[in-house]
Amino acid sequence: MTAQKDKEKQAAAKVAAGMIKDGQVVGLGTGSTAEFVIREIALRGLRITGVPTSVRTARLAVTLGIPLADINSVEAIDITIDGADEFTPELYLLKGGGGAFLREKIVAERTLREIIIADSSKLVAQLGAFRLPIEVIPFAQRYVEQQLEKLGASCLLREGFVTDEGNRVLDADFGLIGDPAALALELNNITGLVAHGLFINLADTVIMGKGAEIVR
Ligand code: ABF
Repeated sequence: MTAQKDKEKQAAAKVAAGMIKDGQVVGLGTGSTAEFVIREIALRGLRITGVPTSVRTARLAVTLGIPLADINSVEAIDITIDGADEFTPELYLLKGGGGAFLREKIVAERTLREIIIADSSKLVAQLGAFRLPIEVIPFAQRYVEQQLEKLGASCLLREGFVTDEGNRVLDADFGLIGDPAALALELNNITGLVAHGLFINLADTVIMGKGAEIVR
C-alpha cells in the first residue's frame, strides 16, 4: 500500500511542480507528500525563492540548494504546494499530522494560489476520522482541553512533541465533523488556542494521486 501511495504522491508532485514558474516566491509545505514536490523543484532546477512552512522543510530545502526567504521579508507568496491529512470534495482540509499547521496556515493565508497534493486515501466525504490537531500555548493546555471537551471532543496530548513555535499539540477527536466551517469559528474564539487543523476556503486546487486528477 505504501508503494502505491508513494506513486500517487509522486504523480501529484510532478503535476504541481509544473505549475511553478521561475522567479516565483513559493510556499514549501511539510510532510512526506510535500517532500516529493520540494525534491522535484530541485530536480528541475526551478529558480524560485522558497518560504518554508517548518524547520524540517527549511532543512530539506537548504540541503537541496533551494534559496529561502523569511516570510516577513516577502510581500506575497505566488504559489504554495502542501499536503493534507484529509480533504473533502468542497476542498475543506484537515491538516496538522506533521505538527506544522500554524505556519502552514499563515503561509496559506498569504498565498495567492494554494495547491494541495495528496494520495487518494486522503479524500473523504466528511472530515474527522483523523483526529483534529490543535496547537495550544503550554499555559493554556488544561483550559483549552476543557473548552474542547465542552464542544464534545476527547483530547490526547501529542507526547514529546513541541511545535516550531514552542507550543504543544492536542489531537482532538470530534468524531465526523458535520460542519467544519462552524467548528472552525468556535475554535477560533478559544483563548490560548493558537491554531487548529481545519483549513476552510484556503485551498484553491487539490491534485490527487492516481491519475493526478485535479479535484478543482
Ligand atoms: C502537512 O502534510 C500537514 O499539514 C499534514 O498533516 C501532512 C500530511 O502528511 P503526509 O503528506 O506525509 O501524508 O501539510
